[in-house]
Amino acid sequence: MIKLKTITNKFILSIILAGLISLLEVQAQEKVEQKTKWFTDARFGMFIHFGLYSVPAGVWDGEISGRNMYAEWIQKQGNWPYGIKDQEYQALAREFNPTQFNAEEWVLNAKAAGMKYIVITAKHHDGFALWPSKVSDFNVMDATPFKRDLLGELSDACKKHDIRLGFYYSHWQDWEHPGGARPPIKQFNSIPPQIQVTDKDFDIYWREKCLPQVKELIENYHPSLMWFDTWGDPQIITDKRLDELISLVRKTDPNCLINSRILMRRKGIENKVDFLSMGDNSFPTETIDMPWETSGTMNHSWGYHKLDYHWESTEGLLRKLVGNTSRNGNFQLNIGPKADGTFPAASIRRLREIGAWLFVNGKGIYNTNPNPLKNVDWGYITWKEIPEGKVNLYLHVSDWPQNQDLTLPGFSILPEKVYVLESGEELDFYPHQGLMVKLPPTPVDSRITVIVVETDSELFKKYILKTR
Ligand code: FHN
Repeated sequence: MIKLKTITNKFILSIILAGLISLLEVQAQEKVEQKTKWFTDARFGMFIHFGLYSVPAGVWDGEISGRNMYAEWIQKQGNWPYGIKDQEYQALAREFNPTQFNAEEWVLNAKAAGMKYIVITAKHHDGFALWPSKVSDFNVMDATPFKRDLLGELSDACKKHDIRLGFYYSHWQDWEHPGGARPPIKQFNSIPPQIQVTDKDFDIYWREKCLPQVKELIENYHPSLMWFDTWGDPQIITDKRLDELISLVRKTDPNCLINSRILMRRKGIENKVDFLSMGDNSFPTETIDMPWETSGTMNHSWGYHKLDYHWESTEGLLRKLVGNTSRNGNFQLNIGPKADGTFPAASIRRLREIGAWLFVNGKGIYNTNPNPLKNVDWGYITWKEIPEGKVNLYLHVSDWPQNQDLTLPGFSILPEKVYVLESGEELDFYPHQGLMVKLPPTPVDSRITVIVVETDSELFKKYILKTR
């Protein structure tokens, strides 16, 4: 009898323990979701590549910088394949004086574009700091005639206009510090080959510059996220260093988000960070449950390149924003300011056009959930709950069907109403291969027109989400 009682007690205990563990797991997941909610609600941010490289703007001694036309790589690509002498490049600091830099103007440009956060290159691979760093005097205050805390001014303007601020920090490559990593040889066939630093030298850079500067940035400016940057397979970012950097950020500000490019190719990195950063201009075709973003350029180069005329159309950029949103992702669109601190006119035009589209259609982007149905060939789908127990499904139609019949496969419930978001024009609909909507002969916006399908929330959850 006693034996049976012991077994029963152990069984009851194991049930209670299992319940407790799953409760803790749910609470942990809810905590993560709470911490990243501002990020996933935002959907659209601005990336800014600004620094000494903005001065030559992709051309050195009259020659366009070689290899990949990234202006911010000119130190390694000017005078290709020999590169530029470090001292020659670093002398640019004496010319860096963005007299027309106006932080509020930058922030208002982002805000007008419908962007909710800005991520700026606090320190790119060249090792130059855009703030008055106490760690290294290779910075905007000590080494340039500009002598202003550019990040501090941007931080104040962001706070004033309710825009979140994040920092890009090149923790792996640093071409100023002797111990900083140089471009990996297998991806960079310069002459002579890049000297790969020893682990011992890298450790000096790591402790002397990298960790203290990351701590300095977070303590001084309390960024909402840190955007670290690796690609390839940098073995030198060992698990020990990875965990060291992550715990430094966590300890200094537990709310500061960390991206997966802290060590892009590491297996399981998604369990250590807060959001995934895709490869450059890489746009997934399926939904990813974890918060994620694509960083993309308007033309080719990240830093301002005076000869880069490969500007993407506003429609193309809108498709990227809407496409990522429909798959639970963000779009972090890059601006490369000119050496004087102003945004290129071509960038401003696109920002304003995207902002105008979001002014009308932002409801279908911000605070939305990813497409709950199959991918469709005419555009993209998002949804959100709205007051009075309803759900809005947003149909972002980028390819207007000639016959005006828009099919929504798998949509097995009858909506309460269907209308064009911009005009409010109500549309006929009827059950057919899911739901069929009769569109107007022409779209209100030839790039992307948004149609709203308003339904009962309970029916939507039961028959579309298939949740109770
Ligand atoms: O080498 C950098 C490059 O200059 C730029 O900053 C991009 C932005 O995602 N990241 C690295 C290349 O992937």
